[in-house]
Amino acid sequence: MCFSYDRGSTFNVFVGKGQLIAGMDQALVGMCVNERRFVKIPPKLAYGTEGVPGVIPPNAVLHFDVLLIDLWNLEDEVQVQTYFKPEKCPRTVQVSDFVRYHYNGTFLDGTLFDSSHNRMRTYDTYVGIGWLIPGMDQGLLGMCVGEKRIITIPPFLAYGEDGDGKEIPGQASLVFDVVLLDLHNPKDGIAIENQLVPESCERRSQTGDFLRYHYNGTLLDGTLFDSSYSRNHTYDTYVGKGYVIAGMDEGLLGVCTGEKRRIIIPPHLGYGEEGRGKIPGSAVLVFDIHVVDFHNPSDSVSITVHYKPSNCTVLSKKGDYLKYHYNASLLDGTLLDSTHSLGKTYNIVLGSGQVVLGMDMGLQDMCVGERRTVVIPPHLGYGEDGVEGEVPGSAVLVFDIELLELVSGLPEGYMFVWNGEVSPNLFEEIDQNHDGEVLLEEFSEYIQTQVDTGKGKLAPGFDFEKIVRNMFTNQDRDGNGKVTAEEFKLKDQEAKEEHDEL
Ligand SMILES: [Ca+2]
Ligand SMILES: [Ca+2]
Repeated sequence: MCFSYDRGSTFNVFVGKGQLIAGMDQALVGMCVNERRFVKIPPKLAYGTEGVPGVIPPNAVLHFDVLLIDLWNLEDEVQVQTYFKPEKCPRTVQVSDFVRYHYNGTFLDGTLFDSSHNRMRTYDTYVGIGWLIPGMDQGLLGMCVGEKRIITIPPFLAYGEDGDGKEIPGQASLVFDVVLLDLHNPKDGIAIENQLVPESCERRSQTGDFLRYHYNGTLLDGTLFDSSYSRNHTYDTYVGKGYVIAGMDEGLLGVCTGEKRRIIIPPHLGYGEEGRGKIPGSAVLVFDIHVVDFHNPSDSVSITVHYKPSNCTVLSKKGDYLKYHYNASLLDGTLLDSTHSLGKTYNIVLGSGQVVLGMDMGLQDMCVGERRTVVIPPHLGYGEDGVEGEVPGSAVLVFDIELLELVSGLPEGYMFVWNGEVSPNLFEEIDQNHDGEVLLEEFSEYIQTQVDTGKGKLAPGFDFEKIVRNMFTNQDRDGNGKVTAEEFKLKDQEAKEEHDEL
């Protein structure tokens, strides 16, 4: 007797083609894979009265224990059975697409011969151009990301008579249980979807702009790999300068502040065949972004006047003392700060660095009663660092301003000016006890009197003590805390060139 088990391989044969004894040809008809039949074949349907010399005696009745392992027909084609299809299927596999998929490969009898799941790594390949066995090249066509299929491949569309020389024997039908994870074509550019553009969009991002945005990054199968929201911090970058992956550099162009869009990036414009971190090689990336703000490093402040009083002749200038109300917010509308909530105005000397540079610029040439909006880029605001807990780094600021009061400042460089003629005996007047020396107290008292009687005027908006001390220190050339007539005289001569003294 001859057991196929003894040979360690299956017996592979076409049924009904005369390759078998007649009895076996009949017995195998109608069998299923994994079915086992005990077959008894009389001699007239086997080897007859002669038998096979040395192996089968004449008139022998033959008994076979048959287990059907595999079954196919030359007219078979690849069979595809989809058992899960996602609701959304914007695109299906075409010839020359590149795909990433997981699979279990079994024989018809259910024996597993290979599994990408076990290797914990997707199978990544081009489809339809001969990188795969023909049956797989066919079986993957038309599939969507997320779809699950059973692809059954007859041996002549798989590894044929010889098998693959390893796990797969000759003439084996193969069954692949496939789930498609990723799909793109090397000719793909980025795609932009789900755009939500705010109604008012005066400006769109260009190369060189600096953008702050939030994003969720997922793979095509929905796996989240990164999110700026989870870090509670926007992603901040220049656009179009190669600071981000090529697809992102492109996808961030032409956006408005407040815009939302989905940017789909093929791997050659993303992290390529290598991938990075949680991103597998050759992965398509899906970024859902929300633009918080953007600016250009060359931006100055932008001023929009909403109301100008009809009488608008006195315009604010450097050195003026201003009282104003403001609401400060971010471009996305987040309120940062408001004088209205404090119930009092904000007061500054314009151009003296008491506010950020952009604000000093934005408050120029304004008249009392005027209302304007000043947009300040971060380099004229709080810069890359922002203000801890209040202003995000690199944020564009929006100030809605109303000027309530303006006290004209002194000419630039002056801290005190006389309203009338200067007394010829100035030093003697200041030196009240006539000991030939002026102390700070004497000096301070004298200035205060001049201001009170309207004979002189101090720069508005500054601390009186501070101004007086500055003026006094200026006069006290040797720094001994006393000003002599000689020191005073020297200073008086120099004052023709400089300004910040009496
Ligand atoms: Ca004195
Ligand atoms: Ca002195």
